[in-house]
Amino acid sequence: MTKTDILWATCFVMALAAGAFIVIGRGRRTRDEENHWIAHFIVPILASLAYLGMATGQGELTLGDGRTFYFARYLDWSVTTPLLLLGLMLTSLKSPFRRWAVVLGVIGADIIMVVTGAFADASTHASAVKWIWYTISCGAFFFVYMALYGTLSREAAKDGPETASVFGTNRNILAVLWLIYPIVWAFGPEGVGSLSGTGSIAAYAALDVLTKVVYGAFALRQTAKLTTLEIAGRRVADADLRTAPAVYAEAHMVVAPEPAH
Ligand code: RET
Repeated sequence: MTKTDILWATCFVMALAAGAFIVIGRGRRTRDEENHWIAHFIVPILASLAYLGMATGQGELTLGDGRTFYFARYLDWSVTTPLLLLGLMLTSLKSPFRRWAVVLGVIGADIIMVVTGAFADASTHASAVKWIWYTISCGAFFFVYMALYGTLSREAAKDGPETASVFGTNRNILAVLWLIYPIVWAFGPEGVGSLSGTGSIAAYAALDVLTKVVYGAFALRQTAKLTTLEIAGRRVADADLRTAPAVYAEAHMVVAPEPAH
């Protein structure tokens, strides 16, 4: 497979995933479930567009040292990584407005991570400045981890054991998968160059499918499970239920009256 084949294939996978997410989202019952779904649904759409740009050669620039700089990748990450983090933060905080400064802080650190990563990539091969940008990006990434394993874990625990367990699982999967990105980067043509251009594109494509599609579908399923428990425990306010009659019936356990004999 050539680089272009991989980019086209990933573009199609992302578009198909967006279609599948529409189907998954049809059953959303509460405000929380809807918020999650919207965050995860936008991700493969944006990725599909970014891969379309890269497959057609419009999402790249040739640098002075002859390397290809895929700027579309960083445009994609600068929006999709905040959305993925928002999904996770919604699991822990429920309403993002409750601790909005934490939400903004995490998203801000994440955007700094992506933008400084782009500057590192665009820096001349083997220059000191490249690794300075890379280190700053890793620092911002560390801040995201601190928030996920500190404040946000404590908030999830306050909501009860089910939320804490779902948040913990999603947080750990996300933390491990995301850690592979800076490793691929460091060994790829952007870094020391021991991984080929095609190898690094294939690695990012596989990671993007895992973090956006597989993790996204899994996180939506986890949210659906939590929502079912919340509805059964009558922990969802009427205003937060979607107006579908079936949802009201489920939440209030409305039983059809026995027919009169
Ligand atoms: C870079 C290089 C500089 C150092 C660090 C990086 C981290 C990137 C990450 C990207 C995650 C992307 C995801 C995309 C899919 O949706 C920019 C590679 C720390 C963590 C999850």
